Amino acid sequence: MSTTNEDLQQWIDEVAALTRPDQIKWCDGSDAEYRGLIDEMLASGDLLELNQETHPNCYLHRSDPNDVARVEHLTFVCTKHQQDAGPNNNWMHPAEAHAQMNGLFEGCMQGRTMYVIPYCMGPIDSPYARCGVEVTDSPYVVVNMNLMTRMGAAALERIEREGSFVKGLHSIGDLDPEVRFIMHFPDELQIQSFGSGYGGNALLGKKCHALRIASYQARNEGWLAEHMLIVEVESPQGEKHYLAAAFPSACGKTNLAMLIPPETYDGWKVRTIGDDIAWLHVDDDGRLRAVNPESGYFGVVPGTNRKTNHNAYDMIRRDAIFTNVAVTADNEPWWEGKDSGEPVIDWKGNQINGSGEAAAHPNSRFTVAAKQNPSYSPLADDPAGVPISAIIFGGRRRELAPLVYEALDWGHGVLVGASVASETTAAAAGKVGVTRRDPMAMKPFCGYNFANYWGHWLSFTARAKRLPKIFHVNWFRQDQDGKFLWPGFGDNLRVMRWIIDRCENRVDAVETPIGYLPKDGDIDTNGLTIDDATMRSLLSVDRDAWLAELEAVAEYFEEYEDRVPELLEAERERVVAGLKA
Ligand code: SAT
Ligand code: MN
Repeated sequence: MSTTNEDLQQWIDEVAALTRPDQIKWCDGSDAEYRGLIDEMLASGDLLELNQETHPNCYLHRSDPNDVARVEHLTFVCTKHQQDAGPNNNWMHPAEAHAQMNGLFEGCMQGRTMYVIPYCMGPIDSPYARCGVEVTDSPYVVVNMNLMTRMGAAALERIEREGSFVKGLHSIGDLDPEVRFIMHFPDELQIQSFGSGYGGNALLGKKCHALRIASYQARNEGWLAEHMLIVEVESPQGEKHYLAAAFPSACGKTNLAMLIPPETYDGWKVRTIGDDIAWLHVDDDGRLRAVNPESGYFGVVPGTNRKTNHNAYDMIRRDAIFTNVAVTADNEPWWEGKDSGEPVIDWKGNQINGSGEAAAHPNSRFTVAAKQNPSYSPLADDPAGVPISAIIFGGRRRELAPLVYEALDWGHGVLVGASVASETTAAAAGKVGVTRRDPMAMKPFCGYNFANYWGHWLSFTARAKRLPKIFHVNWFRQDQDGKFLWPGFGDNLRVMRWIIDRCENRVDAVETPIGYLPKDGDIDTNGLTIDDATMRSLLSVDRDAWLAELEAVAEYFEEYEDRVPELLEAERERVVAGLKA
C-alpha cells in the first residue's frame, strides 16, 4: 500500500531515507493486522499472554522500568518565539529542535519495521474530526493506536480527500532516559518523539495531537481542545444532560465517565461519551457541542475493582492490553486495590519478595476499545457530538476547595478553571503528592502560552449565545487524620445531580464570593452514612485560606506577565474584594 496524497508520500519517503528501516508497513486497521502484530509480539516477548480462559485476548506488556510515565521535563513546544509557547511549556527553537531530532532519528530504524498509521481523531464522518499519520517502529504503539483511535483505511481515505493531516514521527530509539524528547512543532503540524514507548509519549494521537497540537489549532480556528471527559446522565424521567469535566491525569476521569449510580438511584443511567479528551465547538444554535476524538481508553488500573467501578472491572476482562501490572499464580493480571487474587510476579517481571513495594506500577494502565464499555453511549460516534450543559473543573486537594461550587458566570468560571491546582500523581515522572497549579487540567498539554489560552476561553462569551455553566468539584477533601470526607465514585452522581438541577434552574444556592454553593440539605445524602457536620465541612468556605489562595493565584499569574487578560485579573480582584467585605 502507499498513498495518492503526494505530501504524505513524500514525507514517508523522507522519513524512511532518514531512519532506514528494513521494511515499511502501511497499517489498514484490520482485525487480521491486529492479530498478526499480537502474534509477532508474543513471539518476540514484547507481549506476554495472560490467562486466556478467564481473560480472552488479554496481554501484558512490561515497559522498560525507566519508561513508565509521561516525561514533562523532556516535552517541548517549538515555536519561533519563546513567548508563544509561554512559561507553561519547555521551549526550543524549531531549527535547533529539528537539527537535534534529525541526529537522533538518523538510521534509528535499521533492523526494524517502520509502521505507517493513518488515523482519525473523532468520528470518521464528523466535520469536527481531524486526521494524522503516525510513523513508528513500535508494534506496541500500533496495537494501542488501533484500540485508541479510528485508524487505517478509512482514515487514509479521508486524508486523501481532505489533504491535511498532522505528521507524527516516533521511534523508541534505545529507550535511554537520557536521550528522550517529545517535540511539538505547532506551526508545521508536526510531532517528533524519540526514546520512549510509553502512553502519552508514544501514542501520538492522544496528548501530542489531540491536545497540544489541537489546542493550538483550536485557538486559531475558534474552538477548544480540552483535557475533559464527556458523560451522559439520564434521569428516571428521561431527561438527558451531557457534562464535560476536566481533571488532571489519574484523578478519576475514567471512573467518573463510567460512573455506576448508587443503589438509591433507581432509574438513573450514566453513559460514557469520552474519558479523557473533548473537542468543543460552537454550533449553529450558539451552544457548545463536544466530540471525543478518541475511540478507546488508556486508563489507570490500580484501584479498579467490582465495588469502585464494576463496569471498568468487567470491561478489562477481555480484549485488553495491560501495561505494567503484576500477575497471579494463575497468570491473571493483578494490581493494588483488586479485591481478589494474589500477585506472584511484579510489574518488572520479578518474583514478589515481600519487600512491600507495589506489585503493579502505580501508573499501570489498561488499553481497551471504548465499545467494550458496558456503559458506552452510541452518541460517541455521532458526527455532530453532544450539547454540553455544564463544564466541571476539579483537582485533588486535601483542603480548601469545597465539594462543589458554581462559578458566578462564564468569566468567573474561566478564573475558576485557570486557578485549578492539584496534587501530582504517578501519571507523570516526578514527585507524587505535591500541589501545583494545573489550569483547566491542561498544564502538561496546552500547546501555547497559557495567558493567551485564558484569553481564548474568555472570548467565548462573544462567540456563543448559550454557554454552559461552569462548576468546580473536589472529591478528595480529607480530615486531619487524612481520611477522605466524601465517598466518591458512584456517589459523585449526587453532586452531578445538583449541578444538573442548577442548570435547569430547579434549585436555589447560597451566593458567596467564590461562587454559588449548595444550600443545607440540597446535596442528596439519602442512603449515605455521612453526618451533617461532615457535609458542612465539605461545603465550608474558609475566608482566610481563600484569600491566601487568591494571593497564590496572583503570584502564579505574574509569571505570565502582561499577557494575562485584564478581565481575568479583574475577576480575581472581584473575588478578593468580596472575601474582604
Ligand atoms: O500517558 S497518558 O498521557 O496517555 C495518560 C495520562 O497521563 O493522562
Ligand atoms: Mn489524561
